[in-house]
Amino acid sequence: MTILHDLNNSRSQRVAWLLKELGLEFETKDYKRDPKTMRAPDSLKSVHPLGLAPILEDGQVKLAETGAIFQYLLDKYDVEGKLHPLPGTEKYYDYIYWLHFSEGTLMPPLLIRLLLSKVVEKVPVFIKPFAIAISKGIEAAYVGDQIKRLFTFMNERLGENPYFLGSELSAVDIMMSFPLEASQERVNLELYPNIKSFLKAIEKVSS
Ligand SMILES: N[C@@H](CCC(=O)N[C@@H](CS)C(=O)NCC(=O)O)C(=O)O
Repeated sequence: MTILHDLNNSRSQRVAWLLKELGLEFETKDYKRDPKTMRAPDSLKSVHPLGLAPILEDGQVKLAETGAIFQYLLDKYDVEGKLHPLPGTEKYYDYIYWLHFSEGTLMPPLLIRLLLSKVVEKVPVFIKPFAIAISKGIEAAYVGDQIKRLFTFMNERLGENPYFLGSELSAVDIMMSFPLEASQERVNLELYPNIKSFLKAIEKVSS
């Protein structure tokens, strides 16, 4: 039995998509975020101590961390390499790189930008000017430049081929879907037309 512990509006959607692409039957257990704090319910901590989604159970295996879940599912169920380059092939480490890039390099500055906007939105009005000044300082010192650098890099990559690893959809594209879809609200994608085309392409293939 394969079970996906799924939190609403979360990274779990990528695992559900991958499981479907692999043609695996699975059961979903739904958890709801607290509407005020947006945190996961404590019941998710009884599945894994960190209580963060996604969590996958597959027979005796229980795994958290999207990249690890991807690697596990692809190693075990994509033995013909339909959705990822197999070990020993030229593109294998390129696949490993992008698989980890999504959570390891791309998510942190996007998350910082999101948190900064929430802080500015939520602080009492009399300290708002300070919150705005701090937010602008962090944007200028790190986030703005880092986001520009990462998006230019991805845009160039997607100028070579429509998908990250070539002309066909791979597991890397599914892994990249979450940060890139989330970025639409906080990054001006008009500057990155190849990323916009990629988002259109994955919207088509995932629906
Ligand atoms: N890098 C981890 C991040 C896990 C994570 O932060 N998940 C979020 C959902 S997108 C979560 O469970 N948040 C609930 C909370 O923080 O309480 C992964 O890719 O699995």
